[in-house]
Amino acid sequence: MSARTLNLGILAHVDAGKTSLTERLLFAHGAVAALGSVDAGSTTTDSGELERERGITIRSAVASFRLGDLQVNLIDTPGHPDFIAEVERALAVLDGAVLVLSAVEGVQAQTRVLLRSLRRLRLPTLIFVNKIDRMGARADALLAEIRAKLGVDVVAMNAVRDAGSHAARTVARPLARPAAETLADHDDDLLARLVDGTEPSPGELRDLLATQTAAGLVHPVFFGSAMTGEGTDDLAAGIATLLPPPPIVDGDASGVVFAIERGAGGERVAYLRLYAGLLRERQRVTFRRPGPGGTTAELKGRVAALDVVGGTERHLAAGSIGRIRGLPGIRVGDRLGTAGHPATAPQFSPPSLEALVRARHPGQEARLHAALTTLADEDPLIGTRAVAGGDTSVLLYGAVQREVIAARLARDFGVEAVFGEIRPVYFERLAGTGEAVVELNPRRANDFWATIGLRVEAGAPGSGLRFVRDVEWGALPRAFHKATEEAVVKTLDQGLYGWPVLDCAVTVIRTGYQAPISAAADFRGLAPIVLLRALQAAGTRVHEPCQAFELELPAETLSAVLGRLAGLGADVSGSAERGSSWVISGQLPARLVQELTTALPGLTHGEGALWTRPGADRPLRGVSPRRPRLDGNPLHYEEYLRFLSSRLPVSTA
Ligand SMILES: Nc1nc2c(ncn2[C@@H]2O[C@H](COP(=O)(O)OP(=O)(O)OP(=O)(O)O)[C@@H](O)[C@H]2O)c(=O)[nH]1
Ligand SMILES: [Mg+2]
Repeated sequence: MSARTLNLGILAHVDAGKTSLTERLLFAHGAVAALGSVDAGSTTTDSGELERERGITIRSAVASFRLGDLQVNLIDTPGHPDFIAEVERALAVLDGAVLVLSAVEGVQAQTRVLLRSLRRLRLPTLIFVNKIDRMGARADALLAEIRAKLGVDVVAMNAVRDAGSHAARTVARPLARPAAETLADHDDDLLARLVDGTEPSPGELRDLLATQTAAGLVHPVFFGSAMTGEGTDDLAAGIATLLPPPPIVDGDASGVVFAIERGAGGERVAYLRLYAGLLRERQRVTFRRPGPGGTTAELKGRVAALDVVGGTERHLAAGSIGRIRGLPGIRVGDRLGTAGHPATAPQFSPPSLEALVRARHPGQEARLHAALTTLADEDPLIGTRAVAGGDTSVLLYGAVQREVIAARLARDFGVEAVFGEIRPVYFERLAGTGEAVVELNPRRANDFWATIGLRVEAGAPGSGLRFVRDVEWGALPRAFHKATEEAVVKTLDQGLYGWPVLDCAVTVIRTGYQAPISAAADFRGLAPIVLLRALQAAGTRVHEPCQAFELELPAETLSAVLGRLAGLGADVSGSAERGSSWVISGQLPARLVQELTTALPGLTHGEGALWTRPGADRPLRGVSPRRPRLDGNPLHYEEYLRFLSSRLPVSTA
């Protein structure tokens, strides 16, 4: 009988000590023989060369240790905002989390954002206040700050002596009256007993604490130091007793791929979290991948090899994480089965920046292109696009990610890449509803042997591309209908201004063909013309991606900061006083975030804290920029026909 497994995420703002804490737990519980350190580049989870060199985590990594008969899979996540997508992916496979704070820096804006996501997903979360040994570390004062700034109920599990010095120690803090009062906020029976004066025993309080922690109502707080190891045993005890392992669900194998690693031979190794059932080596599997327009792509294959994280079995049980090999096309986000998948709406927005990339050395273009395609294929969050003039553009979250991609290209693929300036990616949204019809004309032999009529209308933000099935649709042979759909998906990548069109509902309002002359190619060729004409009838507007921000600043700097935000064109949607500081929230064009980050220390005497995450887009003010088209422009009939014929495959007959 194998042990029960708990998949535990370690989350925090950058540099809080997540990787150091992970390493400390692994060492203390015998999973590694020597204690690695971030500063020496020798930790288990920062295993990438780049991570070791820079001392930051770039990709989430899994490592496991045992607490009695519980196996804990720790998922160490990056704290840098350019890699937020890694955190959000990890969220899908967690049973619980440890949110790390620094005893010196305290609650950061990012801490709040992370805890909010964890609570939204109802993940039981412990809080670890790290770095009690560092100068300036606070202990009990921080408890009040946590309550006030995070707005949650917490129960302190230990106390600190000599905080802020290397001699800082933690001592047990028995669950007593203050803890009971916190728990009574969510428990009427307990409240009645406290009023009566029948104090619950420490054992009873512990059980109530476990129940409320599991329900996400309270967050136990542990103080400690990943550096000296103080307090980490208390945390381990909390992990073992306060966080419930996932239930074992029988049935068909069901799970999700949340990370891809390259094996020694460059092959893909997928990390799969199983929610239900059992997966064995050699088993045939079908993974599903959601695509645009509600479509689903399937990947069928056989698991050639499987190893269980932290185990020796040759099969993967529900609740566990395994590395699987033998599926060359597999990607992050691919899903196996349906049972037990947590119902999470996609947490991450696509990257809102892009940069052109080309090979430094002539002759390496093809190699660069292949390398980028491989990277993008392993990681659906790296998007690439061919642009006019043979360059490729890469979608990005930020400048650090750009450097990381450049370094990976050099190391893993031997290509030196030169990136251009980072610029925003714009989108188009429909301004109204539009229709267009092009009828098959048997007298014009050069034209397409197809009739297509399309109606386009704007969908709700986030709804994506949606095909509305109409009567006409059913009358069309399947191959023609498929060719039309595929062409529509592709064409929407370049709207009237050349930018991707978001959230569009497309209805086929007319179809026609002539047997036996009509072919799928006629529909594929005609659909872009009809679609763009329909877009023209509807009109589109160029939108720009924004970042939602939260900004915390000293009260006396409020007016200066608000003035700068107005100058940057930010939409401020909220402001709240919190003690002696203010928290402002709103939206800011993604292209201006860097400017704000740079200006902030000067505006706030170095005390401002900014946290941003991808937000909604908004109409671009001023002149709408155009992006060069790559499709021969279906709105210019002759030019488009020339483009199509130039792309026809050369006959080898
Ligand atoms: N004094 C002291 N330093 C610590 C402690 N924990 C971590 N550090 C130091 O803080 C720095 C950051 O530690 P990491 O463990 O890399 O932090 P992280 O949260 O994993 O960082 P990212 O993954 O890049 O977000 C390193 O220099 C550590 O040595 C601690 O308890 N005390
Ligand atoms: Mg780290």
